[in-house]
Amino acid sequence: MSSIAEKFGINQALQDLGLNVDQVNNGTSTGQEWFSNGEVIESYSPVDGALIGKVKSTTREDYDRVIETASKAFKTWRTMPSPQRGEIVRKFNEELRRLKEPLGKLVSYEMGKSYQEGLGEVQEMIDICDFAVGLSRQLHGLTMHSERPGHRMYEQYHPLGIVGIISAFNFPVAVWSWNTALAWVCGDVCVWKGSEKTPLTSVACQNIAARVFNDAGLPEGISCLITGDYRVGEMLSKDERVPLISATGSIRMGKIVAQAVAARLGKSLLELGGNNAIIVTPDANIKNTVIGAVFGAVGTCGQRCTSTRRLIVHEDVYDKVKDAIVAAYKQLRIGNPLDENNHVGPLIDKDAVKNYQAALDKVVEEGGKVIVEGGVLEGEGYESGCYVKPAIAEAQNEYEIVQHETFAPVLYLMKYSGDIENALALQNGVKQGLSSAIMTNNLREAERFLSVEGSDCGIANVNIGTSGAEIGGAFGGEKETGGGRESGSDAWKIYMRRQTNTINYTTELPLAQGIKFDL
Ligand code: UN1
Repeated sequence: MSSIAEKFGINQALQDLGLNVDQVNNGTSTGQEWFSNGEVIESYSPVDGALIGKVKSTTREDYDRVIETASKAFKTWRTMPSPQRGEIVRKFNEELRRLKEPLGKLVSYEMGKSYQEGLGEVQEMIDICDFAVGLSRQLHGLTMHSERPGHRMYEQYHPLGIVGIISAFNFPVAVWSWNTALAWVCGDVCVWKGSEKTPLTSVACQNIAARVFNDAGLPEGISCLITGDYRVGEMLSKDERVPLISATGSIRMGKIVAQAVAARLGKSLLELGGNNAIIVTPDANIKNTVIGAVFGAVGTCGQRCTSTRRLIVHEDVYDKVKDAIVAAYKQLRIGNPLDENNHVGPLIDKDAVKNYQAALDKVVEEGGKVIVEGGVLEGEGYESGCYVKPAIAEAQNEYEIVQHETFAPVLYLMKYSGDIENALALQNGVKQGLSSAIMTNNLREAERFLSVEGSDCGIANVNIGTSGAEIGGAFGGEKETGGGRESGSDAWKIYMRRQTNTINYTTELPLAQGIKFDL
C-alpha cells in the first residue's frame, strides 16, 4: 500500500465499502449475485499512481444474465406502490449518510478530485435521494375536461422498464444516483455502466444498493452493475430490452450512443460536453467574480462538464479582472487532493495530461497569449505524472481550440466592448450549450442575459459561477450538450411512460370531433 493510502486511511475506506483489497472484485452484479468473466481492469490512483484494486469486466453472457434478471425484477418492482419504493430509497439514503466519508474518500483517491469535492459529490447523492423520496408521492399527471358528455379524461405515468445508465469518471457516483434515485421511485430497474476509469467506486455504490434491496427482501435485479469500456456501453445502447439510455460523457460518445438508441427508436437522455462562459460586466462584483471563476475553472481540475472554460470580460474592467484572476491563481496549491490544504488535485490520467498540453500548444499556435503558464508538475508528491498547473490564455472565441471542450484546467480570457449583446454573441458562439453565467449588478443586463435573446444554455446563472448546480433544478443543456435533463424539477418524467385515459360512463358512445357514425 502506498504511503498516501496508508496516511489517509484508504484501506479502511475500501473495507467499509465492502471492497476486496487483495482479490479481484467482480464488476457485474444483479444484487446478491456477483459474477464476471471479462478481462481484469486495474485501477490506479491519479493521486499517487498506486494500484488501488482490480475489477473484472462484463462479458456478453454476463450482460445477458443481468438483463434477464433485471427484466424479471421489473415485474415485481413496478407493482409496488411508489411511496413504498420511496421508502427503499430513504433506506438507501441512510446508508449513504453513514458511508459518506469512506465513499467521499474513495471518490477522491480513485478519481483525483479534492476530498471536499468528493464529500460534496456524496452530498449530491443524499440530496437527490431526499428529493426522490418526496417525489415518490408526487408522480402525478393532469386531469382534463373531455369534450364529450359523461366522459372523464386524465393522464397517468407508468414505469418504463430497464434504465441503462452510462456515466463518466468525473462524477463517478453522483450522476448514477441522479438517475437511479428517480428511476427507482418511478418503478424502473437500473443497469449501470460506470466509467472504466473509476471501477472500484462503482462496485462500492452497487454494494450499498444491493445490501439495501436484499435487506428489504426485494428480488435482485433492481440495481445492477456492469463494467467495461465502450463495448459494454454498446451492449446497452443497442439493446431493445432497455427502453431508456441515460448517458453522460463526451459529445463524441453521445453521438454514437444517440444513433444506436435512435436506430431502435429507444429514448435517450444525453448530458454531454459544455463550453461554459462567465460574462463579466462593467459593474460586476470583482471579488465574487474571482471566486466563481477560479472555482469554476480549477475545481475538479477543470474536469466538470460545468467547468468554466471562457471568461468574457468587458473592456472597462478587463485589466482589473485579469490582474485579480492572475493573482488568485498564484495562491493555488496543487497536490494530493486528500490533503485539505490543497485546492487542485491531479487530472484523471496521462492521456488527460496530453490533451491539456496539446490545448496549451494549440492556443499559442492559433495566436493566443498564455498569461498564467501551465506545465506538468514533477518531483515529490507528483510521481503519478497527472498533476498540472492551471493555466490561463488570452484567446479569441473563434479559435478552434476555444470552440472545443478540453477536460483540463485551461481558462480562456477574452474581451468584449460595448453592449451586453456583444458578450452574448461570444457566449452563445459555440456548439455546446450547458452552463453559463453573468456577473452583474445591473438588472437590465441580468434580465437581457436570461431573456429569449440571452443565454442559449440549459443553465444560466446570475452572480454565481457556471459549476456547482443544486439537484433541485433540472440539469442539462442544449445544442451539442444533448438536450437531456436530469435530477430535479420534472426531470423524472423521462423515466416513465405517459398514458392518456378517457373513460365513458354513459350508456351512449358519442364520438369525438362530433362525428356521426350510426349503425
Ligand atoms: C458533471 O460534471 O457531469 O453542477 C456534473 C455541477 C455538479 C454536477 C456536474 N453539480 O458542477
